[in-house]
Amino acid sequence: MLKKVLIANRGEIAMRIIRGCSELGIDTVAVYSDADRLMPNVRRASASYRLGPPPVSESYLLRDKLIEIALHSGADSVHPGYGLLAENAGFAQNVIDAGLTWIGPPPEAIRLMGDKVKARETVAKANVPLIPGSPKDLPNDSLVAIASNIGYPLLVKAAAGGGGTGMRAVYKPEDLPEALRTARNEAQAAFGDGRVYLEKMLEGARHVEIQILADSHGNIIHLGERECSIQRRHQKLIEESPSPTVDDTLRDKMGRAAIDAASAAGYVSAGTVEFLLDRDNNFYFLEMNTRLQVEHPVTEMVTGVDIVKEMLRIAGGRTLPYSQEAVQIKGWAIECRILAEDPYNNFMPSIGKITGLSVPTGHGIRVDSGIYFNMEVTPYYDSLLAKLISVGETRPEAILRMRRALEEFRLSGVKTTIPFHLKMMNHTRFQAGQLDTRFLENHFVMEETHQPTHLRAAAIAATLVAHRRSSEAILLHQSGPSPWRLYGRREALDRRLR
Ligand code: MV4
Repeated sequence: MLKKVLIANRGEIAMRIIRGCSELGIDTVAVYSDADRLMPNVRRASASYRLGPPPVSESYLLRDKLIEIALHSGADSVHPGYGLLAENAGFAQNVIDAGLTWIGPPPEAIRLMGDKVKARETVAKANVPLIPGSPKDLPNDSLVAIASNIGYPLLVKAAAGGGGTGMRAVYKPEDLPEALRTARNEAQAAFGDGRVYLEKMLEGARHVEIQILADSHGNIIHLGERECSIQRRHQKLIEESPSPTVDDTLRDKMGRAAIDAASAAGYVSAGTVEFLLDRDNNFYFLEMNTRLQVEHPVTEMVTGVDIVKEMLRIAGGRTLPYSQEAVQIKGWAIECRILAEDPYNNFMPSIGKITGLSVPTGHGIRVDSGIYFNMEVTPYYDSLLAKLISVGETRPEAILRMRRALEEFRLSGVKTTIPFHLKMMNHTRFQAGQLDTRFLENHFVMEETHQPTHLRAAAIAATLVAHRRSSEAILLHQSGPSPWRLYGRREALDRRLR
């Protein structure tokens, strides 16, 4: 089994991985940029090392430095989290070549699934349903010829793309040649790979993905689906498990297809197979994400499986402790992404100091967060502050519980998506489970609530008083031997330095 894991990430996911390690008796090594030196994961890890200045190009993406720190700290393995280097096959190989264990899929599987054309070829051989499209990378004139058979509207997608980057809709044949040229140029500029392919466009589709776990002994199971249709410009905002539109029969079918796709790719570790579901509940392979995903907690809450712990065990060579039959979906879980973005202003990223923070708790509520009181939210990283997860016996119970928790959540100093989520939980169409990837465009308006000026002034005054009291409370609690002592002292130090 692994003994010491270097976590090549930051924020809530770094903290999530530390928790998994901690429960398995595994030591952790945190890395941090100058902007992140006071983050909870840095304080909580067994050891922590500075990477460099805040920009990721000078910190979290420094591959050689990460491996050097891993070796120097005595780590035996590296967990990449999500984003950053998680789906970088070259880095995974570097880690392995340095004699360390990569806590993720084999580099070949990352590379294969990263190439969307090869991914389609691979899963097609395993009889996983594909959206009709062009079979491989072809020159423009062949693609134009194939397009008439596929039919319109269609999408031009970049082979090296994924997650919506370099995707282009084409509604009529005469627009295709121009779309192909611009898509190739964009893909070349973005990925250094100008290959593109075509797919028939599915309209009014839902995004449903299957979580899988594969060990290194050939066992693969699925943990059911997540419904991820509530998104904005390919940024997911709300996820849930199970999906309101997937029944047991469909779950079995999609689960088996996901296992077949993973198996065809020689997959090991946790992974996600994305599908599009059309209006008639036909499902089609979209792509495979070869990493731990942001929204993994909803699956954990309804299956009871700790996905991070399983990833660690798998990397340590253990056999999966669950058979497919042992996996049962119980209850309903919803996740709201709490982002530092202004939902009243086109989800504009918001920066500043977190001047007030009160996190909801109580029955059926889970908060995965990497933030702290007085933290500076900077523009250097993605805007995810925390994930609020509710679980209930039924979907309505999970929604009502989420609304209660959102009302309890106090986070001031930066704009957040909390008001957006509250509005969603009260939205009749959302409550009815009528979701699709166009939900926000077609069924949702975020209006500014007009608060009378005197109420705003009162709220500001109350916040100032509360802020003063809580700052004093931190200073008062410095004396005891509690582990929080260091926290308080460091905060006080920060204030003096300001
Ligand atoms: C599609 C599609 C419709 N038809 N492919 C967007 C991200 C990338 N993973 C694939 N995406 C889509 N591919 C066909 N043939 C619609 C989308 C899509 C989408 C997919 C999942 C979640 C949200 C989405 C939002 C817009 C478009």
